[in-house]
Amino acid sequence: MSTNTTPANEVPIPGSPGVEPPALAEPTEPREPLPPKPDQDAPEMVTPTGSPTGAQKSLNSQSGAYLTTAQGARLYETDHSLKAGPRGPILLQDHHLREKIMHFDHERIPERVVHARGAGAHGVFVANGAAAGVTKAGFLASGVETPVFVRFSTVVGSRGSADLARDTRGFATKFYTDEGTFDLVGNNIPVFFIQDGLKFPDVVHAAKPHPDREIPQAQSAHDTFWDFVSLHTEAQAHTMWFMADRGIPRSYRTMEGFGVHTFRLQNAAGETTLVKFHWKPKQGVHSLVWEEALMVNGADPDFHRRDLADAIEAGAFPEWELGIQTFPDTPDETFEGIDLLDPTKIVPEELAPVQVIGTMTLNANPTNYFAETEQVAFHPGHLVPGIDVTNDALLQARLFSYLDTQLTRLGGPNFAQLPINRPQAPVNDMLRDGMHQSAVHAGVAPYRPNSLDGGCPFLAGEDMSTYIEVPQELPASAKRREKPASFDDHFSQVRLFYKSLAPVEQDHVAQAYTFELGKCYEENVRKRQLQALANIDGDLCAKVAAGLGLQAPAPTVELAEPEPSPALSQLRGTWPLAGRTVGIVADEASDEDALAKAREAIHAGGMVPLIIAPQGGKLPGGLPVQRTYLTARSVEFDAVVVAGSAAPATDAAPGLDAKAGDPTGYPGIDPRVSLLLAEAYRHCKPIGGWDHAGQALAAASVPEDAAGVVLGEGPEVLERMAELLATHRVWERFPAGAEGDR
Ligand code: HDD
Repeated sequence: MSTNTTPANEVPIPGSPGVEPPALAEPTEPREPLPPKPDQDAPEMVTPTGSPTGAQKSLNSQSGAYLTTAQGARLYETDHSLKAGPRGPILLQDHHLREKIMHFDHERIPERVVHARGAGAHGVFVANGAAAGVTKAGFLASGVETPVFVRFSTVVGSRGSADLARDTRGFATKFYTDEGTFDLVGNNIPVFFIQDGLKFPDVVHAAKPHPDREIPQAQSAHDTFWDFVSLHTEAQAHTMWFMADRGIPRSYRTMEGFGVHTFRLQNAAGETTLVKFHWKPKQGVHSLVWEEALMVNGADPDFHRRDLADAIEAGAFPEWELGIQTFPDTPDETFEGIDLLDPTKIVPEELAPVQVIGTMTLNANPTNYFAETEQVAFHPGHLVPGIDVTNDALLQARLFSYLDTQLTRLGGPNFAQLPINRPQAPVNDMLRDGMHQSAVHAGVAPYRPNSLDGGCPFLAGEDMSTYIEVPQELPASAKRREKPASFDDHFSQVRLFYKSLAPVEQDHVAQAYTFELGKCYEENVRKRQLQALANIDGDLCAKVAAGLGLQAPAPTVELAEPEPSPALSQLRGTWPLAGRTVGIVADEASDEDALAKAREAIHAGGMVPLIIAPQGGKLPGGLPVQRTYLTARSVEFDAVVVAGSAAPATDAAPGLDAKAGDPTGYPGIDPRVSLLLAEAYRHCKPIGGWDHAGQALAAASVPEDAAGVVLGEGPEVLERMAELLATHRVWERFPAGAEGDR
């Protein structure tokens, strides 16, 4: 019952004296919490001892209709502390206040020292059986379906940093197999900075913000990073990869993934094979251009995270093929002269083709970011029978590091019991007690041998077990801190990578180095990195040196001309359009029949149409406006189409926003529309339109006859735009070597 004392002609203001808050729009009878949305359902969970717990499948740990304390006692109030009178001091006996604040004070855990910012998704992996000849891993047998959880990440930035930093991306996959959990903890770049894990703290300290001011955040464009990589030239290969477009992906969905190291597989007959793992996105491998990346970080710092979640929620489930390159397991562990234990080297796909062994589909968003994406704990030592590590010194160091880091991050040794980390295979590990123990272990004999528990658990036969014992002759040698001579060449493969790129990609590389080194304060650092570039490619070095206003040095090494590997370029062929976004600029004068047809055509192509209009709400014919001129920015769209009116500067037809005016001489065109089109043009995106679209283009100084600009009578222009979009961008608009921001 309201005690409202406000005069009848005034709107009561909730919170004013005597005014009760209005009834909620959705008053609810006490009821159980809602179940998770169908697309957020988690994989079946098992207890640490292996029994299925149907109750935990939903990951919905809250139950009951009433608010309670953590101990389950019902509460009648949670907005006011228990006080000695309404204006009196808070009483120490308010255990609800104490508990609520105590829990809040401890809501954060330390962020990951690297890969702090990430986004995750659930999915399923289906093997095609092609790997069955080389591994006995059960989940790789034909037709076997395995639940997975994937976490994508940037490396350098903090948890709250922006998604489009120029950086390597993590691509970590947890396969919940029947034989134990297998983690493939990879990156979107197939080579690594360093050859030995002992250097990991060095490279990370160099890449992280400067210790005095803690800037810059989430980027490598600063002195300490370039100081390190120019001094420690084995880092040049990795650095070149993320100076290339791979460092600014269009989406997590359009990234390749790589296991980086060489792994050893073993089949049922005991034969071993060396392999490298590859993830190939069915969506294609696409990137943004640098100016877009900079803009995205301001306009939508959650761009990648949102894109992944939106696509999954919309049912556009991203898919990757898992593939392996296989190499004979020879004593020297090399292939075609390439040392397979050197993680700074690739084996070109032309020499060892990637054979597809299964497909992964990401089909459910996490229900709770913290419980799943934050608490998931990957470890390259999570291996299953049939898959083992090699002597790669980087991988061996990782085997120590990942368990160790979880102790700090997740607060104790029982992190495998967290729902997202629980194996879906039976676990009988004899590990006991410790912080955050959540299992109630039965039995009295967690040791072996025992007789009191009937000798249980039993040991598996060697053929069923996880480790692969390959009789290997280790060279008689004193203990030494050294690496093999085959690790010494730091430049040939970097040149191979650069020379395999398309000219426009090479342009991007030159611009990226020029930008990054341009942000370095120390001239010595810039000069030293130029020396490394001179050793990789003289033309590249000259371009960067010119941009920096420095002299290009002469090379200090002589490299053989590499055979390019076309597979390294991202600009190959055409790709599916699923999930690409098309912005449709419209206004109240647009022909809504044409507009509706355009939306349908875009939908039919598997793409996402987003209507952009001067104001929100609906257009006169009822079509929903999804973005306004204020909220839209070109970076959100893969292509832009001007649907109809586009504001002729005459009285006959209303303008897009006649009020706004435009300095270019097209007073009917809103400058924000001009900006949208100019940016889409600069970033090589397909642009189309009909009716008066030409005037909007002219206002944006977009030539009607430019490559990738399609004007027509109506929505049929979308057909041609879709063809253009299938190659991602209209690169020929600005041929390589042309000036401009791309
Ligand atoms: Fe690492 C996290 C990938 C070398 C130490 N790493 C981490 C993640 C990915 C990688 C994807 C994030 C996992 C997640 O989403 O939770 N790391 C790699 C790759 C490497 C590599 C592909 C080389 C081929 N890493 C590497 C070395 C060391 C580490 C050499 C230490 C010796 N990495 C860690 C870590 C992290 C980690 C500090 C931080 C959080 C975590 O492990 O769980 O332990």
